[in-house]
Amino acid sequence: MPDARAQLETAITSVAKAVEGVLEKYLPVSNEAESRLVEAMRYSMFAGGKRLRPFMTVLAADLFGVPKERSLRAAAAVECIHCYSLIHDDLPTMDDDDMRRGKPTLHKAFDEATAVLAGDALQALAFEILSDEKTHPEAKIRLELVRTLAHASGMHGMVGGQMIDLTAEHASLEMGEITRLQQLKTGALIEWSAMAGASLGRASEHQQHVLLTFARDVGLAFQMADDLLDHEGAANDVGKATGKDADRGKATFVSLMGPDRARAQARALADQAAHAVAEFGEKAILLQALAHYMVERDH
Ligand code: GRG
Repeated sequence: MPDARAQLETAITSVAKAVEGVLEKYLPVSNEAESRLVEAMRYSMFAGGKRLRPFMTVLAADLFGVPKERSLRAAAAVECIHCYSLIHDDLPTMDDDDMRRGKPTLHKAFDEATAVLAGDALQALAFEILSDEKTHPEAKIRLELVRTLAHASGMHGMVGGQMIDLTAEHASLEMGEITRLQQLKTGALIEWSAMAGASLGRASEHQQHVLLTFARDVGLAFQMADDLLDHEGAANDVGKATGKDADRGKATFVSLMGPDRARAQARALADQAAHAVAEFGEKAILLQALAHYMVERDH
């Protein structure tokens, strides 16, 4: 019998393939005048990301018996936003990275203008997917998904966090400030990933609260793990440049706590997250495994 981690990885791969199936339909290879843009979007979208946010959406929706054809669409939408954020984050005007997911970044493989446009178009695609009746027959639920994803990715979410991050380089941020920055930059999209499942499944207020608690802890733990990978990982294994935070004098969880405490804290947060969803019983086993996987990952 395969061990728990192998089972989890099989489940992640299976959801990733299904999400890619949804995205394939929206990004067909064509000979139209704008085909270079679609090619660029495909280059980034099908570059082999871990698809952890989509997986979380599907698992959260599964708690409430949401049909897969609906949850996979919400999952595809959050991956579009994530992918756009990585493309823009890699640009010379931001992080200036040459490698992502083990391949040249989009602006290196194509050019900067195409990378900006591909990111823009992926962002728009997320909302096109969500607002389609196939995502949910009720307009009210679709609107809730659109509104909350716009909020999570916008000025008081991911983009707001990125702004704070850019302005905070070489500033000595304290733990509370780093925590807020990361809750916006990385955490908001992870929270949405779980809460989309709750919206699709018409979760009760209590169930929403439980999932939000889970996602908040996982989001922070995930960022701590990312800081540890940047601190300790070899670029070849991680698929992108490492050691960049220290080179830039950036305050991170690892620079403030040291690697040992950061690792212990990440694990404690993952345990706490797993405990929060324990009330869903056996249905939450994969979500609990995901919380631990997100901190123990090696890339
Ligand atoms: C530029 C609009 C804009 C936003 C940028 C999320 C973000 C904000 C930048 C990404 C930079 C970064 C490395 C953040 C740390 C956490 C993170 C998002 C890691 C990458 O996510 P994974 O590990 O990536 O899920 P894969 O490649 O597996 O999809």
